[in-house]
Amino acid sequence: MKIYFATGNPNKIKEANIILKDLKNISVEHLKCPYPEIQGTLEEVSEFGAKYVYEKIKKPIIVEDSGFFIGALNGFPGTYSKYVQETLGNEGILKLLEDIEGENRKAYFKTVIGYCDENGVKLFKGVIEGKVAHEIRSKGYGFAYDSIFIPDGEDRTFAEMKTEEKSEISHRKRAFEEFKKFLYNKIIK
Ligand code: ITT
Ligand code: NA
Repeated sequence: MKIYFATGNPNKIKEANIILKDLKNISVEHLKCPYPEIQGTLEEVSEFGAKYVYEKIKKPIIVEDSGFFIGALNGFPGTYSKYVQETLGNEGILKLLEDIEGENRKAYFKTVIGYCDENGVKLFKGVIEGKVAHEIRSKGYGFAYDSIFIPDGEDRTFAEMKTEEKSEISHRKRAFEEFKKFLYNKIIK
């Protein structure tokens, strides 16, 4: 079975390939099929995108919408993560959190995968909690907010971990694990 992953972000393809490498009988292929990103929650964006891409190609497809949510900023940048990364950037985010300490630096990443086939849309979610670092820290791994996010139980930022290590625990990993369970049941049935 082939599943097409519609995304314009090559980092997601790299991570998905690592996470899904043990999938038997299923191959995930990169698809370049832009879809409108409606204004709304990650769930709404993924559901709309999955239906839209499925209507275009009529084959099993996934899309994925993710965001970075900072507690002290009431969840900002959240669904504006892409725009904020391109404008404020990590420096700007650290500046906003200058006077914020300890527990108040809590943040999380969330991913919502939207899968669509002839039976309609299903959503799969993954979250990882952690905190915002006090400075940008990277060994050149990861992308976007990875260099300012320290997952709970770790001292390193995501950008200081090899992609394989990030992909053991990430929001994306957790969402894809849920998706895998669904796929296995589908195949067994
Ligand atoms: P699509 O084509 O798949 O939509 P995108 O880059 O627009 O790619 P999202 O809308 O899902 O992806 O994510 C919004 C932004 O959140 C993304 O551009 C990054 O800035 C950030 N982001 C998403 N996943 C991340 C991760 O694992 N680590 C760090 N930043 C991430
Ligand atoms: Na997106």
